[in-house]
Amino acid sequence: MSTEVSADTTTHFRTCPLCEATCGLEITMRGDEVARIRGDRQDVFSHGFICPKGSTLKQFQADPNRLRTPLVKRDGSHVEATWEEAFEEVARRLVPILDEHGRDSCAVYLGNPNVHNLAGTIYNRPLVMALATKNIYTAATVDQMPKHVSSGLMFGDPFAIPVPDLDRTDYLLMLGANPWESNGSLATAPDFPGRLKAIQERGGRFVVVDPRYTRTAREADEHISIRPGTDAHWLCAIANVLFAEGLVDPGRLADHTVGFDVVEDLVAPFTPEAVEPVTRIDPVATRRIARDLAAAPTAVVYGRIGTQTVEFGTLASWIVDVLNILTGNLDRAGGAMFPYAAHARPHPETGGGRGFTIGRYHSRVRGYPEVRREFPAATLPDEIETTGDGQVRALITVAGNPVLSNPASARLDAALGTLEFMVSVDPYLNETTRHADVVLPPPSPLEKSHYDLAFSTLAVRNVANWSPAVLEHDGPPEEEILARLALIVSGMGAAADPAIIDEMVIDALIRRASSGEDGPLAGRDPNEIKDLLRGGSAVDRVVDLMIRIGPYGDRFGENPDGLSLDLLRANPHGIDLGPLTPQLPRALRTPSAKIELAPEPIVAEVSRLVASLATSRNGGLVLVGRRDLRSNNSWMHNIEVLVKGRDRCTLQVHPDDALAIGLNEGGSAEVTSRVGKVKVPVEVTDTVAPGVVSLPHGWGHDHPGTRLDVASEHAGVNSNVLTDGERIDPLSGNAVLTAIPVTVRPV
Ligand SMILES: Nc1nc2c(c(=O)[nH]1)N[C@H]1C(S)=C(S)[C@@H](COP(=O)(O)OP(=O)(O)OC[C@H]3O[C@@H](n4cnc5c(=O)[nH]c(N)nc54)[C@H](O)[C@@H]3O)O[C@H]1N2
Ligand SMILES: Nc1nc2c(c(=O)[nH]1)N[C@H]1C(S)=C(S)[C@@H](COP(=O)(O)OP(=O)(O)OC[C@H]3O[C@@H](n4cnc5c(=O)[nH]c(N)nc54)[C@H](O)[C@@H]3O)O[C@H]1N2
Ligand code: SF4
Ligand SMILES: [Mo]
Repeated sequence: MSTEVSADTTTHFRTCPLCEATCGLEITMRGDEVARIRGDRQDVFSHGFICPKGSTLKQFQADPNRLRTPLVKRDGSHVEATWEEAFEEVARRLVPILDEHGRDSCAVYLGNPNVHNLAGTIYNRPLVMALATKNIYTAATVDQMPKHVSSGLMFGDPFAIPVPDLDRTDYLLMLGANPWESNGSLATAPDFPGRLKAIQERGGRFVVVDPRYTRTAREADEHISIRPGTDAHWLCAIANVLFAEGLVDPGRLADHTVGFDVVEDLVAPFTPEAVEPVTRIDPVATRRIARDLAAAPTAVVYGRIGTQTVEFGTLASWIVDVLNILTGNLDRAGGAMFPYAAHARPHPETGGGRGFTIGRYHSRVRGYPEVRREFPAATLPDEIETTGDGQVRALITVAGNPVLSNPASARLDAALGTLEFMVSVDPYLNETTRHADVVLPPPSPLEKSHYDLAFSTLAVRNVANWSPAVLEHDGPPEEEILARLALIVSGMGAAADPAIIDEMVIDALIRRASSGEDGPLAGRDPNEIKDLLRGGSAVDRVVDLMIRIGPYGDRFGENPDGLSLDLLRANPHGIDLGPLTPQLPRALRTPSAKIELAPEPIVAEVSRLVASLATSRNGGLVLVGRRDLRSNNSWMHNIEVLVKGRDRCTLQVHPDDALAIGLNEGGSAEVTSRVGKVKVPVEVTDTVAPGVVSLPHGWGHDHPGTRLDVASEHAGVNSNVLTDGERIDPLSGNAVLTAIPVTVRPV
């Protein structure tokens, strides 16, 4: 295809902010119109790969339903307002609630796109600090919180998350992930499918453990079907075999790890035979996988959302890393490795730190422990509904759609309707934001600069990539919206200057970098550093600062060839910093400066796992989710090219179950769980295991009061009406979103 080059055509390069793969996009603009978006073939990480969503930033930009001006609710309906009116409304309504009922009376919910967004990753913190509420909820507790907890307990740092070294491994055991549709998670790897195929091309293998025969499973060398919710049991059995057969060989890390004996005892009850009735996996297969894992020159176990959004999510996350350690594969090429991002705080020469604790305080209604200063998103309805001191009466949401994404969502939906005040920072009037008294729309992705602060710390290669804004934005940048909210809840009023927050953010970062002997700015003059910062906006300057004091940075002159924002700008396709390198023991932040293989909360939790082996099972139907390549959680269904065609919000049922229940392809089923009921079209398919039914999440766009013209035509049903808010993983507070007991009948 030839590129039309005319006087007003310009080409821009940026990182796609839609999912964790961080693909490079090539954007051709004709004036202010997006002419075309395709993969950036010169991107140092994605090499031209994109999925069908990447190019739809064009349609998102043009979506007439995408909000361009704030909305304020007047007499029950949303009307357009100026930015000043909108911020004044927030000040007028929210501040009296805080004054009268205290800080905890306002909750905050931060959704997934925040981590794909500089404003969210940098400015939610000052907002949350200014709010000074204990009621902090995020999408992390409907997602990956178990991984943060296991990393926190084992390595002392909840953000020290090892990722599979896909490009060098010989053997990948992958559980509860479907990167052919999701493009990967907690393992940033553009063209994840291509990287999996490359394992096979170089003579290696990958094995998929999933109750569904997914697209990823089809490409795998082996697919193992597992009873949902039982990965922790099965992986303990793998560890059991490694001990029993003398296959434990931790290699270099033996000297940096404590607790091998304890783990041996912990997994003793989990023989392959003992877990078979629970997992429904043949003990012969379990033994063989354990031996393959131990025998492979390099190997890695990787578990994702299907292993984490379960009752034993933290244990599953823990045992994944335990297996990587027992087989000598943690922190070595081809195993599970720790990324070292360009903006990371450089590791000190020796490891060790304060470690990680949970439960420094507890939630008011159910007494759940805080985890990373958050409470489980699943308990937000409790805190809104339950009267008394500390009741949540107001809510701020930023980039979240909990009415579709959180468990027991019908209850949450009703609870949001009772709030005294709600403000949402969001580009759509959707199922959640329709409850907001004020909706503040952020710029579109093409109207903001970008650097992936979150996903570069999870990438399978160390890469740095800067994306300048492609289009001018008419309105405040998202960080300014968040800064102004922070100022309002601090009592400084709707007219306070957001530059106050900019200064605070940068000063705090410089202070932190100057503290301690090994602080990267120790001994430097903060004012001199501030003057040296480059970048058009405060978020850009923050990125410049973090990169320049990071492991590869120019250190403001100390390392003249090092990275800076200017250097990234000069390299629009990114800078490749090479394959991952060993980081232990320097990355350890446990007080012992060792890997804690058997931290106390985990040991206690394993007794519950042992007890669950004996729990009788009725063998009834359980519900699992699924993702589709053209979907992105709940919020991209308003883009016609992504939703057209066959209905994708169907209940997948195995033919045996369909026969037994009396369901027909294309017919309709009523699915009932402890907390809710939905009616949904049936798809009979042997890609789901017998006893398992599957419904995707993020649908159910039939609520009144939204502005989603396309999505409401393809409404689907909300699977989270069925998920149970009272079931959580106790260590992480993560919601249980898979293995939901349900009954199904034809309608
Ligand atoms: N049953 C079930 N439920 C699940 C899951 C599951 O597998 N099964 N998965 C869970 C997971 S992994 C996640 S991450 C959560 C997601 O849960 P949420 O984050 O609550 O939901 P999203 O659907 O991602 O909604 C994102 C919101 O952000 C808005 N938005 C998009 N871009 C921007 C932006 O740049 N700025 C701002 N301010 N807003 C923006 C969108 O309009 C939308 O309202 O869902 C969880 N829910
Ligand atoms: N196209 C698309 N891409 C996305 C998203 C999206 O909504 N759509 N969302 C993004 C987000 S926020 C995230 S967090 C990631 C998630 O990325 P992934 O972790 O890859 O998530 P899924 O694609 O949902 O794959 C989870 C798999 O787990 C299986 N499963 C369910 N229960 C169990 C169980 O108990 N055990 C095992 N072993 N497997 C189980 C399901 O059948 C499913 O195939 O995807 C991201 N990318
Ligand atoms: S895979 Fe993810 S990052 Fe890449 S184009 Fe698709 S949505 Fe964007
Ligand atoms: Mo997620």
